[in-house]
Amino acid sequence: MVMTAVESATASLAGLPAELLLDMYTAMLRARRLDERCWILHRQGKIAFHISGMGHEAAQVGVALAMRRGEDHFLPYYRDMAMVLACGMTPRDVMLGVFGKQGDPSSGGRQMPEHYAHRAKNIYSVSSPVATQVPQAAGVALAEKLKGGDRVAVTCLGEGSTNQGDFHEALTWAGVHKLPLIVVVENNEYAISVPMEKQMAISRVSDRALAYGVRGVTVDGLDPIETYHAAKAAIDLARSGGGATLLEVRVVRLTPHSSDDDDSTYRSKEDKATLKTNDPLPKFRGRLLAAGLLSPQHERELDEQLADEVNQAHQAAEAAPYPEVEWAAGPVYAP
Ligand SMILES: Cc1ncc(C[n+]2csc(CCOP(=O)(O)OP(=O)(O)O)c2C)c(N)n1
Ligand SMILES: [Mg+2]
Repeated sequence: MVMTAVESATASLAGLPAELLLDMYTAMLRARRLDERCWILHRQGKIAFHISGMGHEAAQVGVALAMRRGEDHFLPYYRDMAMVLACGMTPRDVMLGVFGKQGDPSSGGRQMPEHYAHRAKNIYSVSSPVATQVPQAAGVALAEKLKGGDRVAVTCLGEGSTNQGDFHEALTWAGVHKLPLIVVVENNEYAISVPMEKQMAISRVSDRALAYGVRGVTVDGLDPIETYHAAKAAIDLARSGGGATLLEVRVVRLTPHSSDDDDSTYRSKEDKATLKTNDPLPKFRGRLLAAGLLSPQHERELDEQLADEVNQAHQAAEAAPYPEVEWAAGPVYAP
């Protein structure tokens, strides 16, 4: 557990208490440092693949901290490292999956890296075909409603994936049955190399909500506070029987699509330079420093503590054994 002293116990920003704001910053920074380590491990040839969430952290943390984490149902997608960490997975859990080692809670080392799952934290497995998690989440939300429970289902996907039939079918179902469902679209304006204007003829994904009879909201996903307030409103509404929300969070993808992609073939140098000025992490850090919620010294201490966490997670996962072949193949193929 990372402890950082609050500069002023009564300080707040946009109506949120200091403790929550520091939790947000810590969760964003933890994900960033773990993500950076994964890129290094990939370039060192130690892991096979990495898909990054850099630029999405503020949005993911804003949504996660508005949930009843570990209790509400969460169906993530591959870019949700910050969100699964905020929902209770540890850096070690993530690293075990990245290395494909025994003890990986997501799949016991069977799945691709960043195909997160954690049964105890109520995190459902990422499926590789994009948007399949949306009808799965609608099904989970319907089950919750039929059982008379008050948990909501939250699922995430990219804007490109909203062009899949699965998205349309799930949102139609969510509207008809007033499901306790929040569909978070992390809009980074690219589907691998395809820019948004070549994916759809609209500029706001949330406009699609009208056609399904659900609420549609767009927020600045580079701001964890704005995202938190929007997610909280959507979750409160869903929990009280008010139905589903399509929540579009506008983010940036600071890296290529994955470790196998070269974005210099389709993004200009100017475009990439502009992206860096929209990094949510220094933006939020600047606001916390200006509001007196964080001092340069505490910021350094926090960074050092998180570096230790990442080092320990990396070392434990690298040293862990691979799963036994018989065991790993067991639940996949019939004997
Ligand atoms: C059904 C299906 N089609 C194609 C792919 C290959 N694919 C993986 S990620 C991706 C791009 C998705 O873009 P977007 O939804 O915007 O999410 P982002 O990666 O930008 O976060 C594609 C086409 C896939 N996994 N599943
Ligand atoms: Mg995208």
